[in-house]
Amino acid sequence: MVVKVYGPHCASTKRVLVCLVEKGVEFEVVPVDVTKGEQKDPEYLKLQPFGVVPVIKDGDYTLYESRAIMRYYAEKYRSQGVELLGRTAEERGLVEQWLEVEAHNFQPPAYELAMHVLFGPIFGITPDPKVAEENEAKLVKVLDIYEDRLSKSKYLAGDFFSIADISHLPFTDYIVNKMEKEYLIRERKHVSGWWDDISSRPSWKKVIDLYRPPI
Ligand SMILES: N[C@@H](CCC(=O)N[C@@H](CS)C(=O)NCC(=O)O)C(=O)O
Repeated sequence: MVVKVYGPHCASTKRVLVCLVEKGVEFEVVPVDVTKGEQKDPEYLKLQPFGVVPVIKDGDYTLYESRAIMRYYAEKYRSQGVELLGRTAEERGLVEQWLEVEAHNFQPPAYELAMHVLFGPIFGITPDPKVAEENEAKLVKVLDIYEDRLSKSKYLAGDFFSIADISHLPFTDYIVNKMEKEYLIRERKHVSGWWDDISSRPSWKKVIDLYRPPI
């Protein structure tokens, strides 16, 4: 059964797609155009009642929340493809810790920055330079903590690539390649090296080549 992934062009969906590629899981994509509000269509809301992408369908099984989907496939196909959860309970603990950091410390300011620099008009938000500035300042503090962490280990959870690293790809790509804020990454030697490493993986290159963001 081929996994169906809805909304491939969006940032959160790209986490899921990279995870599937790294695990060697076959998938097909179902377009959901968020610029036209298709994520709020009644049929789509039956799959994802909060009206956001992604959601996956795997036979009769439906799952939403991009990080939950990554955890699910990394666990389900543990013995296939790249190990993405660590090999010990301690490694797994650190993967979970950095996934939580991504979701609660990195993503919120990165998302607000993207909304006020890039995507506001698409989602009906008037870009506010003050909000952008405040969120950039928050992101700077977060990235300083990352710099310290990445001076001690190659990847966030340790010396192994994991779903915690994957989770950072879409929004760091916006920061580096779409928002003209590459300096946030390049001013930090270890963050910069980590970004070069994770963004040069074939899985990420494949996903961004195939599914470009709305703008
Ligand atoms: N926590 C959700 C967030 C999903 C999310 O924010 N998706 C965005 C695209 S990256 C979306 O669908 N936005 C459209 C909207 O908010 O109406 C997840 O990780 O799956």
